[in-house]
Amino acid sequence: MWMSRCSRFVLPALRRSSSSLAVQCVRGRGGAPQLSVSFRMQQRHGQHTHSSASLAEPGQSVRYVGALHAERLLQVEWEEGGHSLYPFTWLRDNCQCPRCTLQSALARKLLVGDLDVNIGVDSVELTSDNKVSVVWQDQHSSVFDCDWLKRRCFSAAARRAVQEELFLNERVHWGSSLRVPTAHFEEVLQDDRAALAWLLALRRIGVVLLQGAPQEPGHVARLAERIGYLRLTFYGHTFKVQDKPMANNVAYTAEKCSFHTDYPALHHPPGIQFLHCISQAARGGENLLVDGFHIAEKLRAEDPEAFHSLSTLSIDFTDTGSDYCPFRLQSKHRVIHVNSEGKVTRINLNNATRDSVLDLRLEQVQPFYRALKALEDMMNREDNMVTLRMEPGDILTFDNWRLLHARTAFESFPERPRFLEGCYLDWDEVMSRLRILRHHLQGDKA
Ligand code: OGA
Ligand code: NM2
Ligand code: ZN
Ligand code: ZN
Repeated sequence: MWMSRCSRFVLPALRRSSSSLAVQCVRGRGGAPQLSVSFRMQQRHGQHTHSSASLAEPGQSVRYVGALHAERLLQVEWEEGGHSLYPFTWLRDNCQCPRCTLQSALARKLLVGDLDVNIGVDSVELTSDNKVSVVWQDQHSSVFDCDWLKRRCFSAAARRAVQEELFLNERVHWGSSLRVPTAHFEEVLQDDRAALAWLLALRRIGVVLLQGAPQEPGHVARLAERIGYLRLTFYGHTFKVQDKPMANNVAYTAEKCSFHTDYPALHHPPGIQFLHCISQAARGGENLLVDGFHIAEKLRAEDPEAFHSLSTLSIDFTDTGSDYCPFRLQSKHRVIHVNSEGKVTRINLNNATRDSVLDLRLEQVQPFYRALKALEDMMNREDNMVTLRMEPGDILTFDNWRLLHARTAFESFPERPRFLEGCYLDWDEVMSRLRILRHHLQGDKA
């Protein structure tokens, strides 16, 4: 069901993670032996505040519950050992009763205006059906389920485990040894397990090639609808990548496109891109891929000054023209976007739309260009890039916040020009579908 050209590279990292894998040999395109990889998420285990206990498994039971009035904390001791602490204010804010929660929306009704952030507890008890009952000073009462409480344990390890389960931020970095994971287009459409495996690999590795799609337009939209919905841009709901007269984008010529992310001219560039090869060039038209997160980490290690410039200087992007409707876009991005913890979270770079308006001080200009060149050299190192020549029926699906992609110049057959159909999605919708699939297939809590 699920094939991978990257298993050799990916497996050790996946084994270290909380996903477990079933691996077997199957035959892939071209008859080369390949590994079939199926992902099976395991329940994650988090350290307790003071000792370890399972985090997400249903059937948690409480041995003792008590109020630490001076600290304004509820202490829960678990049957299997360890304990968790919950602030009074947080518990009151998250009361699950029908006055405080709209059950039909799984949403909070209680307003902060009506929340006493200094509320005290009158009494606490463990009910006969093993729930934690709290009577507040104002005599409002709340009942908390043990599994619900356990999942919301405030220990650092428990929070880390839940956050990873929700956001899957662990990534597997790769270079030229990546064998691009593949899956079958129809299977991903029909089979939830195949769809889940596809999305998990898209998240962890950043790229999956779907094979066997019909060689006609219309199928990237079907694939997007399988997940959520298309991200509309000024280039349309979907777009046709072809050598066009009076091209309104450099991608719509037969020339080389250097490594880029799509659409940094938008302040919120599309998270995911699908490119469906309907007809390939006679010569050229290959795609090159690099892992932007891997490149950025290499740059940080080998040329910290360049990394610093690219992760601190905001540069301008621009895109003017007409397609779905007329547009005149301006945006500003750091090429390497780093979060408050110093982690690289996004790459923004398209040489064609990098604006000639450059909002830097004079003395910052040369260091910026030197850094940009260092990044370009790093991406073009043979050991960092993967080359892929799409065949008609292939759909390349990739993380546009992470990967940079390039295309070599091409010459088409005059009677059958090179033709790709593309579209965008956003990560929120993809992650939403991933969580739904995982919930249905594995019954997890996320
Ligand atoms: C693009 C693009 C790749 C290709 O349209 O943005 O990168 O192979 N196209 O034509
Ligand atoms: N296309 C392929 O940033 C860009 O302009 C990328 C977008 C034209 C929709 C190309
Ligand atoms: Zn309530
Ligand atoms: Zn592109």
